[in-house]
Amino acid sequence: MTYITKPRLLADVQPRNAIGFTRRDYEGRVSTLCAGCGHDSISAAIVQAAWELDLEPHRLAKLSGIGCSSKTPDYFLGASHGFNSVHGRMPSVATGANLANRDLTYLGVSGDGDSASIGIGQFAHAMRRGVNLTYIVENNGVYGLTKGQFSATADKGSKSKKGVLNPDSPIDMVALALQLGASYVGRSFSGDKDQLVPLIKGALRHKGPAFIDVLSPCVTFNNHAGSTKSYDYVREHNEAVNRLEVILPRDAIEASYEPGSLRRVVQHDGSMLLLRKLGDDYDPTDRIGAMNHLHERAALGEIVTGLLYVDEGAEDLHRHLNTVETPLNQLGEAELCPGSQALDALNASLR
Ligand SMILES: Cc1ncc(C[n+]2csc(CCOP(=O)(O)OP(=O)(O)O)c2C)c(N)n1
Ligand code: SF4
Ligand SMILES: [Mg+2]
Repeated sequence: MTYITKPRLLADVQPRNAIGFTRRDYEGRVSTLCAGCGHDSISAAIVQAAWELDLEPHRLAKLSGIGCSSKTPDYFLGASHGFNSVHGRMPSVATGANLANRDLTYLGVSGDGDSASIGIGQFAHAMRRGVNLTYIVENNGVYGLTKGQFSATADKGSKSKKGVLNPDSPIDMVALALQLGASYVGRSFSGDKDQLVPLIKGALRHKGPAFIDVLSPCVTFNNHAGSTKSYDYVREHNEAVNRLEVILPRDAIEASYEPGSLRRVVQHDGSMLLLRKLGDDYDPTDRIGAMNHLHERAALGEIVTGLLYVDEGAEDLHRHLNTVETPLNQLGEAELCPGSQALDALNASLR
């Protein structure tokens, strides 16, 4: 971690959002990642998304595991709550935090090693249980922090920097998230800010487990010919199914679209997702269709990106557990301890 703070020289002349903050107010410390690392572009997209959504920084909690990707929360949202957990354990920490205080917006940032290897069990259970968080995997196909070993998302036959071919089948995190019940699923590329920023905005406004796999080239260990996670390879094989625009309840709808090419999805909080179709008949509300599309296109060597699936009527963990609306960490003794008479009555009813 770095402890260099950024100067505020130009901060006061930057544009402000509806709650009076500049983009600088959503940034963090100076990044120590390698120059050109895709992860830094994702941090910039998170800053932009939070600024555009007018999120109050103190109402957001960012969580991560271990890896170059998991270091990034130090580089954005410097005024938000943060928890850098153990390798692969971000989802359980996020689940606990979310149960204790349902009123914050949760953002989990992880790597392909952190989530598809050591943390795959944790990832799976957070998705299937419906934890209300935005879960971003910064996917470079390697363990960047430990010097470039293949991760579980590396494609079979892809080549390491030293020329070794990967013999193992890859795990597709998007396919897994769809299968496990995530209610907002997207894939993007760190080099495509126009696609990534609205995808993150939609996820942050989504109620339920929102998963985004972001291909994020590791310029130091996985950006050579023969890699399927390099800038060149992803640019050449990127196949977007749609383009997204997020309209908040207070905004006028000004987007101009060809008739028939627009799909509107209203989220739980009233925000509207405007999806411009790029593919033929892609339906982002059809989970099985999304899974089929993903596999069909992967067989053709294409990397499908965009908002791949969204469930308009999604329920989250709190709904599953039927918890009270008041955050549990704000309940007083009277609510938490109903007294011995109530306990006696409960015990009697079970005899
Ligand atoms: C319990 C444990 N096992 C192994 C490690 C070593 N380790 C640190 S980061 C990492 C992998 C990081 O890969 P990824 O999540 O893909 O992040 P990247 O650096 O590529 O962004 C590993 C294996 C560790 N820190 N803790
Ligand atoms: S080693 Fe790779 S993942 Fe880590 S900071 Fe450098 S370029 Fe990024
Ligand atoms: Mg990685």
